This record gives sequence, C-alpha cells and structure tokens, in this order.
Amino acid sequence: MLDSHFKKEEFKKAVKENVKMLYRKTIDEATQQQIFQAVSLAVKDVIIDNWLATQKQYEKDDPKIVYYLSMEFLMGRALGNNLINLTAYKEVKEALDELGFDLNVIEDQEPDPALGNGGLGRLAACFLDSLATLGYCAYGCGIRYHYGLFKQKIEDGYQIEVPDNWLKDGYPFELRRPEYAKEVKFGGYVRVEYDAATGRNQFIQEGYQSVMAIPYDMPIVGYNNKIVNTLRIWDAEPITDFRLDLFDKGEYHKAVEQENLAKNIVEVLYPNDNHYAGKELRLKQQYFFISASIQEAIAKFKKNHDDLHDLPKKVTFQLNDTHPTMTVAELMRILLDEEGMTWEEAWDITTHTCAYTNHTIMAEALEKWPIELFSKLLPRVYQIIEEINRRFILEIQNKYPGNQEKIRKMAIIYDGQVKMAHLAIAGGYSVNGVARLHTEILKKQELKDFYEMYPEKFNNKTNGITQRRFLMHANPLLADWITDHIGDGWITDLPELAKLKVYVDDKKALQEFMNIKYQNKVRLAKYIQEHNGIEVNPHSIFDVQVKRLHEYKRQLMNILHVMYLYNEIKAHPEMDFYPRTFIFGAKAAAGYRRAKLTIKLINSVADVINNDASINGKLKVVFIENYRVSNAELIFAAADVSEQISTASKEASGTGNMKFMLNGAPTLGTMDGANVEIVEEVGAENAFIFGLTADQVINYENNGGYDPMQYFNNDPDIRNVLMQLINGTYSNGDFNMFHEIYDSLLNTNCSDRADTYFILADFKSYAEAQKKVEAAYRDSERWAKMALLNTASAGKFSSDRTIQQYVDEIWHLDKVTIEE
Ligand code: GL9
Repeated sequence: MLDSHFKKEEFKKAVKENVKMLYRKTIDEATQQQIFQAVSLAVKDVIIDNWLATQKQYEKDDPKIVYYLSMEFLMGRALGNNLINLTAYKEVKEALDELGFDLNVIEDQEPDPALGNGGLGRLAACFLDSLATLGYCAYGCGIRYHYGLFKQKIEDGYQIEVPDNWLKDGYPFELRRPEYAKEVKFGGYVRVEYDAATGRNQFIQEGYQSVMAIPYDMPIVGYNNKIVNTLRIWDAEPITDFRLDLFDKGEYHKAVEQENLAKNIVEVLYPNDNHYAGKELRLKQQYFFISASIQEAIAKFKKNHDDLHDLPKKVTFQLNDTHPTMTVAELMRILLDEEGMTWEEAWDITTHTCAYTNHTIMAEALEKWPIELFSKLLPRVYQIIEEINRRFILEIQNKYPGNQEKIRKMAIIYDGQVKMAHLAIAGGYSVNGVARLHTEILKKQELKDFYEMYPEKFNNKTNGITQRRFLMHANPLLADWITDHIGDGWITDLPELAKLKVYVDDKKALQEFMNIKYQNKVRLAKYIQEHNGIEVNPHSIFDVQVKRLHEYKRQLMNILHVMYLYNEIKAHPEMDFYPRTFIFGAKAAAGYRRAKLTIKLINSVADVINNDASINGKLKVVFIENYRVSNAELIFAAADVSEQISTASKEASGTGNMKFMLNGAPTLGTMDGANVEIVEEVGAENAFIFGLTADQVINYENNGGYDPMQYFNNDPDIRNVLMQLINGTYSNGDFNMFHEIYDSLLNTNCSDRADTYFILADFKSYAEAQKKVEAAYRDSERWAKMALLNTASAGKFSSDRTIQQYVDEIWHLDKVTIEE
C-alpha cells in the first residue's frame, strides 16, 4: 500500500521540485504536459522503491520465472493505472486538486503507448498486470518501437494513417539499462571448424552485421502488494567501435549499412492484425528481440545457478503466437554453440522450457518464411532448424511408417518454406488455444495431426481481462457502487461479483445501476460531441462495435443492417422505433483495402442518416476516430449492447466481449470464441445469440462454400440494401465507390469465394436478434436485470483466473510475497 510511502504534502512538494528541475519553471508557468511529466516522475519515485524491494525478494527466493515473449504489448496509459495499483488514485487526485490541476486532464497528456495492434497485444498487457498482482516473477519481453500503431484520422470518410511519435516528449515510465546491452548478429556465413580437444565441430558465424540491443524497462505495478515486475523492451543501436574499425578499412558502405540496420529494425510496429505479410524486416525484428531476450535470460540464470540442465525448473519461455518462435532455435544455438552441449541435452532442455499459445486459425495469419530469406539472414539458426526438421521427420516416419501425407502436412520445412507454428509445436511442451471452442477447433481441424501425435501438449486457456483497468479505472462510478454493495474483494477476486446477484430484484439497486450507465453515456456523448461534432441522445440505445476492422469480424453486416433499418423507418414513418445510436470504432491495417472501404461506407451511411431530419434523430451512426485503449475505457463503460458478430469459428476468443460484459452490456453475438463461455456464465436469456454455428460454417467450408445468390434473389430486404451499394445512395450518385463490397458478397468479379464470411446467410437471424434487443430494452426493468446479471456473471473473465491456470497447468511458478 502506498499509504506508508504516500504523504500528500510531500507529494505536492515533489511535483513542484520536478517542474523546477525538469523545466526551470514554477508550477503555474508549466504546461499540462510538463505537469504530467512532473507528476509521473514523482509516482515513478515511489514505484522504484517497490521495484528494488521486489528485485531483492526475487534474489532471495529464487522463484521460477516466466518470460512472456511478445512482439506486441498494447499497454495503454500508465499513470492512472499505476496510481490505482498503488492504491493512491484518490489521494493523488486530491493533492493535484489542491495544486489546481485536474488528474483526468493530466492523464490525458500521456501518449497511449500503442506497441500493439489489438487483442493479442492487449492480452499481453492484461497478463502482466495479473502476474504482478498475483505475485509471480515475470518479465514481458518485446520491442521498443519508435512509432507505435498509427493514429487514425478520418478525412472525407476515409482513414488516413498518421505516425504515432509516442516518444517525442520523453516517456517518464521507462528506464534505459545500457549495462544489459546484448549484441545480435545478422547475415554472413557459418564456418565449421573441427575442435580436436572436444572432438566436435565448432560453428562460427563470420562476415555478419550486428546491432546492439539496449533494454528499456517499464515497471509493472501489482495491485496493493508492493510487487513491481518488469516489461523489458529492446531498442537497437549501432555498434560504434566496430563501425570505426570499418571506416579505417575503408568499408564505408558496410559501416553505414550497419547504422541503418539499427535504425530500421525498431522503427515501427507492423500494423497488421490476424495477417502475415512476410516482410524481411519483420523477420529481423523477431530475431532481434528474441536473441537479446534469450541471451539475457540465460545470463541471468547462470548468475545464480551452475547447471543449465536445471533451466526448465527455473524458466519458461511463453511464446505469444508464432512471432517469437525463433526462441526454440536461438535457445538451441546458445546451448550447442556457446555452452557446448550435445544435441540431445540441448533439445531436452529446450522442449521443456518453451510453450506456445495459438491466437488464430485464420489461414492468412500463419507465418511461413521462404528458406532463401531465412537462411541468408540467419544462417546458423537456419542450420539448426534444418536439423530439428530432419529429426522431427524421422519421428513422424517412426510413428506413421510410409505415410508421406503426414510428412507433407507436418514438416517444419516444406515446399521451400519454414513453418513457424510447426516449429513452435515440435519445440515446446505446451500448445494452448485461447477459448474452449478455439482449442477444440485446433484439436479437431487446424492442428489435428499434431494433436494426434502429441495429445498431452494440448490445453486450453480461455482469455481474460484485468478488472483494475477495465472496471476500476474505466468506470469509477460503477466500481464504487459495487464496492458499496459487496465490498472491494472483487478487485483481486472477480468471481466475488456474483454477490451482486442478490440485487436482481431490488428496484432501487437496479435503478442506481442504470443511472450509472446513463451518466457514463452522457460522458461518452460529450466525447463524441467534442471529437465528432455529432450530437447523440444518451437516452437512445448505445449499440457498440469497437475492435480492429476485419472482414471476419463483420462490421459490414452491422452497417448493412443499419441501412436496412433506415429503409424500414423511411418506408414506415409511423413505425414505433426505439431510438438507437450505432457506435463504431476500428482501425484497418494500412494495406487492407476492403477494410478501409468498409470504414468509408460506415462514414457515408452515417452522413446520410445523421443529416436526414425526417427521421427525427431516431437513428444515429457514429464512427469514433482513432479507437485505442484510452477511449476504449470510456466506450465500454457507456455501452448498452455489445456487438460480437464474427463468423462462427473465426474469432479465436475476443476480449472486448469480456470488457463489455463486465461493464453491464449484454452480448449480441454469434456462438464464437469466448462468446460461448460468456453465454454459459450469464445464461442464454441474458444475451442475444444468432447465426450459423462453428460446425455449420466449417461444414460449408469443407464442402465448397454456400450460395449467397439465393438470399439476394429471394429476400427483397437484402436485395434492396445490396443494390444501394451500387446505385449511389450513399455515394452521391457514384455507382463505383462501393462496388467492390457488393462484388465481395455476390462474387460477380472476385477471385475469392463469394461472401466468404457468411454475411448474407446470417443477416436475417441478426436482424431478428436486433428486434429482440429492442423489445428487451423497452422493458426497462428487464433490461436493468440483464445488465446487472452480466456484470455479476463476469467473474470468470478476469485475467487473474487465466494467469492462475497458466501457472497451475503450464508454468508452475512460485508465489512471492514482499517481506517488510
Ligand atoms: C487474436 C484473436 O483474433 C482474438 O480473438 C483473441 O482474443 C486475441 C488474444 O488471444 O488474439 N489473434 C490475433 O492475431 N489477433 C487477435 O486479437 N490480432 C492482433 O491483435 C494482432
């Protein structure tokens, strides 16, 4: 607890001192950004004491460590969250009030560290919060991208990407640690030398280029337990002395290349979600942070243990998707080439230290690297993968003699490509999916052959979210109300929320609960007015879909349904229609044309509908610009309806769905990902489920798809809406603007299958479910019960539960407490 460290007057003094030290200003001369920096520094000062104490405790206890290796950490702002976990939020708010500042405004000065794309990166951030809160020794390892995920601007309805220069004012919560720098080598060739002393070959990489990896540490503050873990992100710098050496030799070109390599490698996060682009620079990024992280982990282990054979007892490397799979080969390289182990010893250690999480079954997300590219960039690592593959194929042949088909499907290197998922499965002791349905699909479909060969490796870990950020920080009114009714145990034990169920027939409690929702809607309406210039009615139903823009997530189905509703209202002006505000927020990958066109369509539909006075504001459509962690917090708190409408089988889990539920918004969704488990917890009567099941979708897919034309021909509502894509209704008479979307649904001109994501097949049942939403909302007491029950049933979806399952079933970590 901070109480013992935190003295209000001292804190105020520290802020003033920091402003003076940093900016040579008095506090009333400082800008809000400068105040933010000064406040953060004062907070960091408190954190550092706990950070040191944690380090000491770890040195004393020597607990097992998990390294969570991830290309992405979507942290969101740190200041508010750190104050919450230090249990000092209210005190600091008061202190700042007394200084004449508003903590909320100060928090808004912080850039959103957006070192991730979406769910996968945000999951990593939630996991770090839970690991620290539960008292486990964990390091996040990643990359210090100089530019995070682009900022989205909407111009004329189109997405424009603007660079996110998040480091421009300096980031107060990071600490540069040059003393832990590591060299990472690329390219060159491998020279083999026989060593008579050991009787073994030595493999020496020569003619390479290298960069220095410099770690920056960010504190991860546990909730109210004095534990502070570390997120270590690596920056790249050129190796200066080596460069001078090259200059001397007249190899100017090579020296500059090396300088550029360092500059390019950490420049920018690839903005793809669920999609693999196969760029060489991406492969460099992967090896860069993995090599540095594994070298560091081994060095740390060796500091206080003398037998590397004990590594699996003390360390797990958790691979967040296939992006860090290089770990398997890099660990082998270090054990073989630097530690002099035999292949068998090294392989035994590696396969008991690495574990892999799969986050998607989307075929286009599978990482496969051309041998050419791979072997040139990482010659020694490639040799090792070849040997892993050779032995793996022998194993397959042993198990399935004469079965060439198995080798074709399972080999790590095949058809000129290195298949990273296969390497991750062969090289680790655990493979997990991220929701029950997803794991079942992995076992039965995508990874069937691997499951048959290694059933013991497969397990499920349903995703979770941290209630500290997504309830306590995002929705303080609801958080306080909950604590008033059931105490504050839920902050570290989310299933305690079930105690709220006794209030389901308490009219006063229901009214208070809905009144909080209303106030949060007013807060969001204000944000929308300020940022979009659109006035929305906080008494309308806030129907929200916020997530990455991807065809499988079917934002298109949502907006087509809005177009259908608009047609209905226009055709039947007397129709009783409950006012509805459809809220979207989504970034599209910069190179994903169809996704970007969908954003344009949403904005064009919004333009027409929002400006049609004849519908009396019954329908509004809002596209929130630059959806990110900070505005997500406002949005979840204000939502009435949670749109989770992916094509069944495609969304591995989803985590936004859990954030809505926690904040009292029922799910309108398909039986996909974690929606299945959400419905199981809250009951089907408190959700709105529709559409094809995963089995049905997979069945269609395995049998050549389905024919969307039948819906177009037989359903006038669907036909009308589709025709409006090509008759200029939403494009000022331009017939072409949305033609590609029309084509994608009916496949008049496309190479891929018509309506790949079954939008027309699910459209009617979606519209039916939407009607049920409206009916339910009209009965305000019934709705209040549903909303409350969603919050009360969200206990399972804490990342604390997820992490405890990883600990019990995969990592086997030791719990640490800080001694006074
Ligand atoms: C994702 C899945 O699509 C989500 O359903 C899942 O909840 C998260 C976390 O497990 O992982 N897989 C994936 O590649 N992304 C996901 O969000 N995309 C990115 O964020 C890059």
